[in-house]
Amino acid sequence: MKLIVAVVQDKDATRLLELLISKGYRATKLASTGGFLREGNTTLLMGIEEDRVDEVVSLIKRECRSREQVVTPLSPMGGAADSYVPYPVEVQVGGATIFVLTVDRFEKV
Ligand code: 2BA
Repeated sequence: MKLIVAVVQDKDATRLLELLISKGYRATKLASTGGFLREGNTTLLMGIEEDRVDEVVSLIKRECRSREQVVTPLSPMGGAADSYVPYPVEVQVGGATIFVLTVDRFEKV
Protein backbone atom coordinates (compact mmCIF):
# COMPACT_ATOMS: atom_id res chain seq x y z
CA MET A 1 0.00 0.00 0.00
CA LYS A 2 1.04 3.60 -0.66
CA LEU A 3 0.00 6.78 1.09
CA ILE A 4 -0.75 9.64 -1.26
CA VAL A 5 -0.56 13.05 0.36
CA ALA A 6 -1.93 15.71 -1.99
CA VAL A 7 -2.03 19.42 -1.24
CA VAL A 8 -4.68 20.95 -3.49
CA GLN A 9 -6.46 24.27 -3.78
CA ASP A 10 -9.74 24.58 -1.86
CA LYS A 11 -11.50 25.44 -5.14
CA ASP A 12 -10.74 21.97 -6.52
CA ALA A 13 -10.97 19.93 -3.33
CA THR A 14 -14.71 19.18 -3.16
CA ARG A 15 -14.95 18.12 -6.80
CA LEU A 16 -11.85 15.94 -6.53
CA LEU A 17 -13.05 14.31 -3.32
CA GLU A 18 -16.46 13.53 -4.82
CA LEU A 19 -14.79 11.95 -7.85
CA LEU A 20 -12.43 9.84 -5.72
CA ILE A 21 -15.24 8.62 -3.48
CA SER A 22 -17.49 7.86 -6.46
CA LYS A 23 -14.72 5.63 -7.82
CA GLY A 24 -14.46 3.74 -4.55
CA TYR A 25 -11.32 5.35 -3.12
CA ARG A 26 -11.05 6.31 0.51
CA ALA A 27 -9.69 9.67 1.52
CA THR A 28 -9.29 11.95 4.51
CA LYS A 29 -9.60 15.67 3.99
CA LEU A 30 -7.55 17.98 6.18
CA ALA A 31 -7.84 21.75 6.31
CA SER A 32 -4.31 23.07 5.82
CA THR A 33 -2.54 26.37 5.30
CA GLY A 34 0.18 27.10 2.75
CA GLY A 35 3.40 28.24 4.39
CA PHE A 36 4.08 30.88 1.76
CA LEU A 37 0.68 32.41 1.01
CA ARG A 38 -0.67 31.68 4.53
CA GLU A 39 -3.98 30.89 2.88
CA GLY A 40 -6.19 27.88 3.32
CA ASN A 41 -5.65 24.86 1.14
CA THR A 42 -6.68 21.24 1.42
CA THR A 43 -4.54 18.21 2.14
CA LEU A 44 -5.91 14.82 1.16
CA LEU A 45 -4.58 11.60 2.70
CA MET A 46 -5.31 8.49 0.66
CA GLY A 47 -4.28 4.92 1.37
CA ILE A 48 -4.10 3.35 -2.07
CA GLU A 49 -3.13 -0.06 -3.40
CA GLU A 50 0.11 0.20 -5.35
CA ASP A 51 -1.39 -0.76 -8.70
CA ARG A 52 -3.98 2.05 -8.45
CA VAL A 53 -1.63 4.90 -7.54
CA ASP A 54 -1.20 6.03 -11.15
CA GLU A 55 -4.95 6.21 -11.67
CA VAL A 56 -5.39 8.35 -8.55
CA VAL A 57 -2.56 10.67 -9.60
CA SER A 58 -4.14 11.11 -13.02
CA LEU A 59 -7.53 11.89 -11.42
CA ILE A 60 -5.82 14.56 -9.29
CA LYS A 61 -4.13 15.99 -12.40
CA ARG A 62 -7.46 16.03 -14.23
CA GLU A 63 -9.41 17.86 -11.52
CA CYS A 64 -6.85 20.32 -10.14
CA ARG A 65 -5.99 23.46 -12.02
CA SER A 66 -2.99 25.69 -11.68
CA ARG A 67 -3.90 29.35 -11.03
CA GLU A 68 -2.08 32.64 -10.90
CA GLN A 69 -2.31 34.65 -7.71
CA VAL A 70 -1.02 38.11 -6.89
CA VAL A 71 0.48 38.45 -3.42
CA THR A 72 2.45 41.03 -1.52
CA PRO A 73 5.04 39.10 0.49
CA LEU A 74 5.53 40.41 4.03
CA SER A 75 9.18 39.34 3.95
CA PRO A 76 11.71 39.11 1.12
CA MET A 77 11.59 36.05 -1.15
CA GLY A 78 15.39 36.19 -1.37
CA GLY A 79 18.07 38.83 -0.95
CA ALA A 80 18.70 41.34 1.80
CA ALA A 81 15.98 42.18 4.30
CA ASP A 82 17.31 45.68 5.07
CA SER A 83 16.58 47.05 1.58
CA TYR A 84 13.25 45.23 1.30
CA VAL A 85 10.28 47.14 -0.17
CA PRO A 86 7.06 45.10 -0.37
CA TYR A 87 5.52 44.98 -3.83
CA PRO A 88 2.93 42.64 -5.38
CA VAL A 89 4.26 39.62 -7.20
CA GLU A 90 2.45 37.00 -9.23
CA VAL A 91 2.85 33.38 -8.17
CA GLN A 92 1.67 30.31 -9.97
CA VAL A 93 -0.14 28.12 -7.44
CA GLY A 94 0.11 24.59 -8.70
CA GLY A 95 -2.83 22.33 -9.35
CA ALA A 96 -1.55 19.91 -6.75
CA THR A 97 1.57 18.99 -4.80
CA ILE A 98 1.62 15.22 -4.58
CA PHE A 99 3.72 12.97 -2.35
CA VAL A 100 3.59 9.19 -2.71
CA LEU A 101 4.93 7.38 0.37
CA THR A 102 5.49 3.71 1.08
CA VAL A 103 3.37 2.39 3.93
CA ASP A 104 5.24 -0.14 6.10
CA ARG A 105 2.15 -1.32 7.87
CA PHE A 106 -1.57 -0.71 7.51
CA GLU A 107 -4.18 -1.89 9.99
CA LYS A 108 -7.76 -1.12 10.78
CA VAL A 109 -9.02 -2.11 14.20
P1 2BA B 1 2.07 27.88 -0.29
O1 2BA B 1 3.26 27.55 0.55
O2 2BA B 1 1.13 28.92 0.22
O3 2BA B 1 2.64 28.31 -1.74
C1 2BA B 1 1.79 28.81 -2.74
C2 2BA B 1 2.56 29.10 -3.99
O4 2BA B 1 3.48 30.16 -3.76
C3 2BA B 1 3.43 27.92 -4.48
O5 2BA B 1 2.65 27.06 -5.28
C4 2BA B 1 4.54 28.62 -5.22
O6 2BA B 1 4.14 28.96 -6.54
C5 2BA B 1 4.69 29.93 -4.47
N1 2BA B 1 5.79 29.87 -3.53
C6 2BA B 1 5.88 29.09 -2.42
N2 2BA B 1 7.02 29.32 -1.76
C7 2BA B 1 7.68 30.27 -2.46
C8 2BA B 1 8.92 30.96 -2.29
N3 2BA B 1 9.70 30.72 -1.26
N4 2BA B 1 9.26 31.88 -3.23
C9 2BA B 1 8.46 32.14 -4.26
N5 2BA B 1 7.27 31.55 -4.48
C10 2BA B 1 6.89 30.63 -3.59
P2 2BA B 1 2.92 25.51 -5.22
O7 2BA B 1 4.38 25.22 -5.32
O8 2BA B 1 2.04 24.89 -6.24
O9 2BA B 1 2.45 25.03 -3.78
C11 2BA B 1 1.08 25.04 -3.39
C12 2BA B 1 0.96 24.62 -1.93
O10 2BA B 1 1.41 23.25 -1.82
C13 2BA B 1 1.86 25.39 -0.97
O11 2BA B 1 1.20 26.56 -0.55
C14 2BA B 1 2.06 24.40 0.17
O12 2BA B 1 0.93 24.39 1.02
C15 2BA B 1 2.11 23.07 -0.58
N6 2BA B 1 3.48 22.67 -0.89
C16 2BA B 1 4.18 22.94 -2.02
N7 2BA B 1 5.39 22.38 -2.00
C17 2BA B 1 5.47 21.72 -0.83
C18 2BA B 1 6.49 20.93 -0.21
N8 2BA B 1 7.70 20.69 -0.81
N9 2BA B 1 6.25 20.40 1.01
C19 2BA B 1 5.06 20.61 1.62
N10 2BA B 1 4.04 21.36 1.09
C20 2BA B 1 4.25 21.90 -0.12
